[in-house]
Formats: sequence, structure tokens, C-alpha cells
Amino acid sequence: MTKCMLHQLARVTLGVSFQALLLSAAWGYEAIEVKDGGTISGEVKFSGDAPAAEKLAITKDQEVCGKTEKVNEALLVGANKGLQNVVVSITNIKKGKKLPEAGATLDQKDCRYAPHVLLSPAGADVTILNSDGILHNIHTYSEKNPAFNKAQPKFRKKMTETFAQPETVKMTCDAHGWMSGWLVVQEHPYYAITDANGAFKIADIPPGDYELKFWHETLGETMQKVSVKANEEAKVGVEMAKK
Ligand SMILES: [Cu+2]
Repeated sequence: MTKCMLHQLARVTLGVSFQALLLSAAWGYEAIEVKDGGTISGEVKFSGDAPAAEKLAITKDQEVCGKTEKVNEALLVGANKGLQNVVVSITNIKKGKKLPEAGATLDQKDCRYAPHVLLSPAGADVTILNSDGILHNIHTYSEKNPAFNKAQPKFRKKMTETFAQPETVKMTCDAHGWMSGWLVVQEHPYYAITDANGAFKIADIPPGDYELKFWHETLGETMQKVSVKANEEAKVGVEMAKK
């Protein structure tokens, strides 16, 4: 690599991180080195009788979309009533570990969004893949970020979009009415999504008193206070019900 190329590279790298710094400063979050951080872990459960997953009717592109059975992912209750795809985040944190610079990847595979709920850092590029080799058309419903409606023909395997502002964005496919998903654009790194058992974990948190927000696309929001101590794990249990 020539000296000139190195200079250019340095300028680009500096430019990107400076931009990220400016953006995060606007949201009031500051990256610091976290020593003796604590962890919050826990489980989110569905309150009430667990509903069976609702099967989706596949009405188009059967040769690709009909190969796998699909269920409505807007409410997934697993074993022991564990609630999947709850976004858990700390609402009152101003300093902590660095937000990752790399954006996340969303795949359109088997005519569903994988994953159904995706976390990605604000200011980073989100990679949108089309693994199906058929036409998909991603349509985002956002207010803080520019909304878009973009066809992704079968030959276009990859595109990228930048989401500069923290926001929870609903996505649908205008080609396949059953496809829907969510992109959660984070202003700080203290976010997690519950797994199939409703479990989550958030690590490297500076000790302190926090408020946790639990958001589920169908069941809404609930809050819980939690204290984090140095090098300890705080356990949290939450139930969410239909309103
Ligand atoms: Cu589609």
C-alpha cells in the first residue's frame, strides 16, 4: 500500500468515526471504557394461556415461498411460556461501552425476514440480502429516518441502507403480504432481543440504577427498575400479557 493510499484510508476512517461521534453526542451517549461492569439477564414470559403459533397462508411464489411452513411471528410463545422477540433496552444510560460501528444484516430468505426483529447501531449501514432469487420489495415505515419502498429484483443479491436516527421501524414486503419484520436502530449498545425461551442478557454495564424497557410488537411496553453492581449479574423476570 502506498503512503498516499494510507493517508486516504486514514481520512475515510477518521471521517466515519467522527460522524458517529457527532451523532452519538446528539443523543447524549458517550463511549467510555467500562471496568468491573455488571450484567442484567432474565426471562420474559407470556402471561395467560400460550396461544398456538398461527400458520400463514402462502399465496404467491409457491415454488420458493411454499417450500417451508411459516407462522405469524408477531407472537411467538415457546416452552414454559417464554416470549420471543422482545426488545430489552436500558432507557437511562448516558455512558458505557462503545456502540459497534458495523451495521447488522437482514436477509430475505424463504420469504420471511431473517431475523424477524433486528438490532442495528444508528449511523451504520444495514445490509439487506435477497437469498431467495425472486423479487422482494422492502417497504419501511419510519418517521425519524427517511422511509423507503424499494424493489429488490432476483438478480440484486445485496443492497445497503443507512439509518442515522435511533428508531423502531416496521418493515413489510409489498410483493408478499405475509412478510413483516422490525428494525430497531439503537442509540447505545445496551439492547438485547429475547430468544425462543424468552431469555436475554446485557453485559458490560457500568454499575448503577437503571430502568429497563421491554417492547413487544403485539403486547406493547412494560418497564422495570434494576440495580447493577460491579461484576455481578442482576436477574430480572417479567411477564407480558395481551391488553
Ligand atoms: Cu417478499
